[in-house]
Amino acid sequence: MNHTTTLQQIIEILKEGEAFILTTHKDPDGDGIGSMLALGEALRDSGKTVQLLLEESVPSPFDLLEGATGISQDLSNDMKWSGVFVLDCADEMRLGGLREHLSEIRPWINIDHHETNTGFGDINLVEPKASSTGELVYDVIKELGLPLNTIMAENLFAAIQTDTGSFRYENTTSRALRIAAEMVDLGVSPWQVTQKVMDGHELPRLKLLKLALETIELHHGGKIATIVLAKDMFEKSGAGKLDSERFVDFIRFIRGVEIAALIRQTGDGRFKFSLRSNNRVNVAQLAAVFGGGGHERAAGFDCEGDLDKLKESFMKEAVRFLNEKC
Ligand SMILES: [Mn+2]
Repeated sequence: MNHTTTLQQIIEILKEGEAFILTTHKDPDGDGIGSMLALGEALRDSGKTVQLLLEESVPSPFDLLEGATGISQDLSNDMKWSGVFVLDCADEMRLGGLREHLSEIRPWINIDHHETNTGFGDINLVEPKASSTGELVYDVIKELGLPLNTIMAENLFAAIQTDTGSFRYENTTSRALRIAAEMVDLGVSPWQVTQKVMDGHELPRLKLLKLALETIELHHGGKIATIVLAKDMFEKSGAGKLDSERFVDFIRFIRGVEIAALIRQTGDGRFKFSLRSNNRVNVAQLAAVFGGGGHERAAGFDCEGDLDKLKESFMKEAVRFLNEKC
């Protein structure tokens, strides 16, 4: 189904329904939270009852976004819900416990830009060419014919900014920049949003970075770089799991590197690989070999086992991808 027809279907559902739940993937990022807040505000503006729902509390620094205090962890049961908007979520497993919890409420409207999106929704507005889910939420709000207020504008800007690495990554299209510029015309200060969502870090993050940088390894003639974050590093530094956001960029931008992998220990013998590539390798496909997914230049997967063995099998596949593409 094409983009415009799907958008019209969404508008129909919004016209008919009275009350909607909005959510995003677990360990949410700026795009997920920003999209929720912007769309939530728009639906409220058009007279709907809205519940912004997450399994856990809003992670820092996104709790600083306009409207973030309106996100809750409890689903109101006395409401007759007309649908669920699942935002920026490549597959339903990434909803964690909410997947079960929301399964009875239909339809599910899946709005996302991950190339590996499974199309799990009853309606799927999935556009891998979009810089961010925020860009698609912008389309929905425009299709609704609603004027954007400052809360919507700030959150859409933050969604696009965070997913494009502050307008630097390959997904920084002229359209993403134009929408961002429109938000600035509406009163958004890029500097203020940057201070909130990009630079709003606390000291433990830098302590964790210091430990992480000591683990840098280069492989395959400097084309693959890795960094390992063991569990005890989080304890030592006092950092939380989200404090390692974008650490992978430090190794990605070493000259000559094509694939960067940040390996974070998530439990005993459990690890999450976050992958980035610079020019050639499709890391969404590389991650898919290990049961994960994502975007062409940013993807990831979870795995279990002995770290050295996991690294070895990852390296084997990564080299295979490099040899095919480079
Ligand atoms: Mn996104």
